[in-house]
Amino acid sequence: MQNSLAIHPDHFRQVQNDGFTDIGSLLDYESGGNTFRLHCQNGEVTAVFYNASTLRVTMNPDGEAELGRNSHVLIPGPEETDVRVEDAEDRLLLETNSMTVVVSKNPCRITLLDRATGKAMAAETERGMMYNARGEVACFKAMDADDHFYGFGEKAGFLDKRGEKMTMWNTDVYAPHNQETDPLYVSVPFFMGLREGKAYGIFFFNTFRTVLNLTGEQEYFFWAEGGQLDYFLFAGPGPKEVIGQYTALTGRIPLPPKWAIGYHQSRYSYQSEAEVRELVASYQQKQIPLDAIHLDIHYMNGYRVFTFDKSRFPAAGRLIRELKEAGIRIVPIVDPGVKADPEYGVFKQGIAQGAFCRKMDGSVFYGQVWPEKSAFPDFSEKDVRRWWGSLHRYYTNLGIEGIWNDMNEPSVFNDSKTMDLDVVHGNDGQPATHRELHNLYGYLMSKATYEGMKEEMDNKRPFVLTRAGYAGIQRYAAVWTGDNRSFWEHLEMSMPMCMNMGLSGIAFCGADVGGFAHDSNGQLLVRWTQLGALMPYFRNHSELKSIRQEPWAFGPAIEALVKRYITLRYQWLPYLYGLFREASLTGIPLMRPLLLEYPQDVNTYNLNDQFMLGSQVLVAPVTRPDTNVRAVYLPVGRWFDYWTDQVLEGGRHVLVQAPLDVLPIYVKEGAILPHVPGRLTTGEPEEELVLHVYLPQPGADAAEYTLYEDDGGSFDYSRGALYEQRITAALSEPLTLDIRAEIICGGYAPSWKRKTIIVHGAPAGLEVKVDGVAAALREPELPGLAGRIAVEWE
Ligand code: MIG
Repeated sequence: MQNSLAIHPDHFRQVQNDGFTDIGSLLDYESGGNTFRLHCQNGEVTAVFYNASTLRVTMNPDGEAELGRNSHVLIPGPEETDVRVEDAEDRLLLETNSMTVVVSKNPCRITLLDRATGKAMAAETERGMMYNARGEVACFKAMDADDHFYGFGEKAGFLDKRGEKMTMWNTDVYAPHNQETDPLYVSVPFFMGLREGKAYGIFFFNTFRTVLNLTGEQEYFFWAEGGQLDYFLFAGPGPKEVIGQYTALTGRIPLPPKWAIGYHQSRYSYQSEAEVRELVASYQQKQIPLDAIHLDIHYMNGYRVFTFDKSRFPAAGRLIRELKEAGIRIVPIVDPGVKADPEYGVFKQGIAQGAFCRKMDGSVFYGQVWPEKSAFPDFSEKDVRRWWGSLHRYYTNLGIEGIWNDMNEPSVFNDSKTMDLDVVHGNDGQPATHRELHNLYGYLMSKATYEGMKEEMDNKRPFVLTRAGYAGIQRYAAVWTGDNRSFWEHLEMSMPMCMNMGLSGIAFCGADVGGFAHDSNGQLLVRWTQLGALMPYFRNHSELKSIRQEPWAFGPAIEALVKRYITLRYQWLPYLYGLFREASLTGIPLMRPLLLEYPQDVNTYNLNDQFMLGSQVLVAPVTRPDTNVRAVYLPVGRWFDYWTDQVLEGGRHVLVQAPLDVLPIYVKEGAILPHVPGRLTTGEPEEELVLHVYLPQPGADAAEYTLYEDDGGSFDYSRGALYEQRITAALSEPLTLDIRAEIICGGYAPSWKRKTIIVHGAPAGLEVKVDGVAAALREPELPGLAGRIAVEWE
């Protein structure tokens, strides 16, 4: 906590003129294929088209661009790309099939043109690219009155970051997490600009401390403390295209094992085998679904990673095996700090192999963390990553399939909160200081972990959860937002945070449900569970000193509601799984800010407290105590209330009733939504598939959905063992609903024994035909609602 001394007048020194040098005029250029070397007055700019919609721009004061540095972050290299060049007096025009870039010559400035309107996007004007004698680099771009900005990875505050200044420097922040708390654990220097429905993207590919400053009125800039000015420009033209382009470069989430998208229970810490068994017994006795239990730092022997404490967990292997037979996985925490104990195998091996981070003078860097004096693996080296990965055999031999990486900013208990900046990482032959690689440390640790687990798991999909990361972390791990608190404000903030993470490639993310620090309460837990049930990652976690917040911690009435919504997640699993599949293929996140689906609608540009789950479902959680109503913005179209089937006309705000047992959910007319009955774990076979069809208007486009299923745990799907079925539904005549189902891939046989279609919004006398044959009516098992009919589906 600070007092007024913090704003003592002496603290406000004059901001110095940093003496930046502008890149200057373009003198001449050389080109070869997709690469343009622009020789400028004060340095060189290299422009490389990676493909028709992605341009990499690199500025160097002296000499050529270094394009290979830390290139493991990027998946593809540049492709052959046709570029048409028009060399005019005052400018160069570079044009591909989907991107037009103007390079003004005097001074050298780079601007993207919107192809439809010819308007400048991401334009450089008076200021452009520059550097100073301290090694800092910066790039300025014009900001229009209508520009809005999204992405930036894991940031507190609201969705639209216009007006904000954000730093990228992975930091362990226990408290506070509020609007001005910056930076946090993850650094993704990527964002998209949106103007009147048109979008472009910029990925500032610099791993040093960077700042993205959008506080200006007419321009914004990105700045780095060192390294090259190096950025990718993505052409859009819409926000979904930008995400596609960015994730084509930095990767997409792997399809998670189904158990990882079930419900997880955690606490800092479940401290013994007996406690874990008791926890599981409660879940089973209360019939509350559960797929994973996390073991926080107390499971270890003196905080030594890759060990279990023998007195508290005398038979860890048996525990893990037995739980797995019941469909429940154990996910242990693994921190990077290795206890400096000369009798501890991991430390001895690390020393013997020279695997730990070293200072300039060659001495091992030691820092204080949980195990006290600790050494930190140098994950920038392939050999070290392999070694660390192989250590996970310890866990996989016990039957563990998921790992939780924490403290990997890395967090160190000292003044700088991290490793000394003069640590020199090996970096696979490109030595780099910690100042350069700090932001990559967590990413590299999770890469080592994921790859090691995969290696050891014999065709099973690993799950890794991480706190820290950099652009591309989505390829290896899900991300949770770290140490939030049991505050309503934090429930609310988790929405824009995760939506912006999703726009930044991190489709698999979540926040601690119920809140980590501070004491939760029943109402908060219910509302947070409602939200968590439809967020990509769903884990209840709380800290050592806080009161308990398992589902039953606040009495039977609260327990029943928490259980209802955990169960809801299991009912929605096929829909969620289909969205995970989509995200793994396209990068488009499951949890979407409305602007992603309605980029022309200005009402969506800073809509923070509701989101789309896929393109057809709108979720509007309650984020305040003792609140039974809320305003919901429904974009244009007609929307079904998920619970009552009441149809609401969109294009407006509506005030909806939302007592504690109701999470407001709206399904768009013409949507198809697959459900299965609730089960206690995702591993229990799905006996029945229920396809909810929300009647489209007569003459409207057919409802369309692709059902996806596979074995839920192996990589066989990547070799064709998957089931994909395209379903359409259209009103061919006013009273005939024509449903057609076409199997696109039958490489896997789903477990559904019975299939039902429920039509919502059915007028009296509606006939349902499935593949041209009249379907038999089935008594709905749910209490009948007007306009809801169920039919059999063979
Ligand atoms: O700084 O392992 O964010 O989830 O429970 C404390 C103990 C270290 C921080 C994580 C939190 C975890 C806790 N860890």
